[in-house]
Amino acid sequence: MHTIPQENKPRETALLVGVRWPDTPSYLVDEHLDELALLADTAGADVIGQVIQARQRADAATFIGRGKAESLVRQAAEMDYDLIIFDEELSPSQQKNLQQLAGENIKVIDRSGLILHIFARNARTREAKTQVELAQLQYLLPRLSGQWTHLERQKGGIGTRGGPGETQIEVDRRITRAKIRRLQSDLRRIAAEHRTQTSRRGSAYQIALVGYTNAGKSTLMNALSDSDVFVEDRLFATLDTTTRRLQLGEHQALISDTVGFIRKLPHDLVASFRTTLSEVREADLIIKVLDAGNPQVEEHYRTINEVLADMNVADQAELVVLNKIDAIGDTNSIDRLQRIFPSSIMISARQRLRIDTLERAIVEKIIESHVTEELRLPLKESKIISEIYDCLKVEESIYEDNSVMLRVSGPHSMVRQFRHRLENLDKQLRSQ
Ligand SMILES: Nc1nc2c(ncn2[C@@H]2O[C@H](COP(=O)(O)OP(=O)(O)OP(=O)(O)O)[C@@H](O)[C@H]2O)c(=O)[nH]1
Ligand SMILES: [Mg+2]
Repeated sequence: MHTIPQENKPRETALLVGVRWPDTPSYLVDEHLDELALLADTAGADVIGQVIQARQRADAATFIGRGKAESLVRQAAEMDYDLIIFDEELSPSQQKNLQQLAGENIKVIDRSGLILHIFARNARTREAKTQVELAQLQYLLPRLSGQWTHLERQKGGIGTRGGPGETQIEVDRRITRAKIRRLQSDLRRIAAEHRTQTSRRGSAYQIALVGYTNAGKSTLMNALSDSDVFVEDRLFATLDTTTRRLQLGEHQALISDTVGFIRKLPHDLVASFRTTLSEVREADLIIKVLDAGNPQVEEHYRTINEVLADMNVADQAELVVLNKIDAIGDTNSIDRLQRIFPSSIMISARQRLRIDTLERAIVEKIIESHVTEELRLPLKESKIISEIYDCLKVEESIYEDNSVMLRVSGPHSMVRQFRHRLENLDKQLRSQ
């Protein structure tokens, strides 16, 4: 059983700040702030108020303009808020200036800082912790100066680096850089271990579940593979990749559930989660899981594609799954979704609805990826011959004097693996 340690710290109170640009419709600003509120809640803050500021463009020094920033800070001080959270990315100098205005009792953070904090809180394994710490330090590095660092030393909580690094807050740039290098080399080692572990999986057909955070990836993983991956109604419940074997009739595959995506996911995080996300890069099939009930579902789909592009994932086979269909009451919404995502499969992972339809679609993708080839090998290689019979479909076998020709079909990667083995065998025989 998974248990999430409860932090006994009192919850902090937060004021959210969104900006409406000339071309942003106001419903979108509201929806983005709703998501920010969810992030703040996940991070352990109670959102007490929110402010939306219309602007033509960002102010270089304070993002929202000095006058507005001052009135924000007054409002926050009057109400005794602990945090001011910007939905936008603040540059290091904007953050520093705003923090100077806010003084010592109110922390100013941006969306990236908040996401990093949640990742740090939810990281459980050594790998996840290392990856998050690296991303945090990379985020912190350009922000290490004056007041901000000073504040860091004084306070814990959201927006400061908690956990194992707390005693190290007198990080100057030199120490931080050295630490970044060390974490990077730790991650290289972890990645190498990871490769050794996953190479054992050899040529199995690999499926990766990807999607916006809270879309139901882990629930779907459990529904497909009868496992008990941790599921919770909060953002970034999953940070580590879990892989399970999937048996679909006569077909086998490996399926991986991994960390969710979000709008404006800090680039440093994507970069340092490379190892965790390697299952996605190496997948034969990507299943994009969407929360059909979320009004932002189209934006979520775009975000997924952007993050995948950021990871250099391209041209894998894919399926689009609209999850949580049980939560949609009216047929109009369903029709609309069907028009937007014409080839999607509508399911409910939690209610186990239409999981069989998805399974059939997966099998079709597996079969589409199959190739047919002829393999010729000496009869005395009975071990390999029996492995071939186990792993591939043998359509035809023609026996000759000392050899056999097998016409096989199966997953491209599997057939290729046998072909390579036979080529090596051939080389060995010839060199003898
Ligand atoms: N109504 C409904 N809720 C669902 C369905 N599938 C998942 N959920 C709920 O959605 C929430 C998130 O589910 P998870 O499976 O943890 O989502 P996830 O995509 O793994 O999320 P992260 O790991 O946090 O990124 C949980 O409260 C689930 O019970 C569904 O089909 N219908
Ligand atoms: Mg999950």
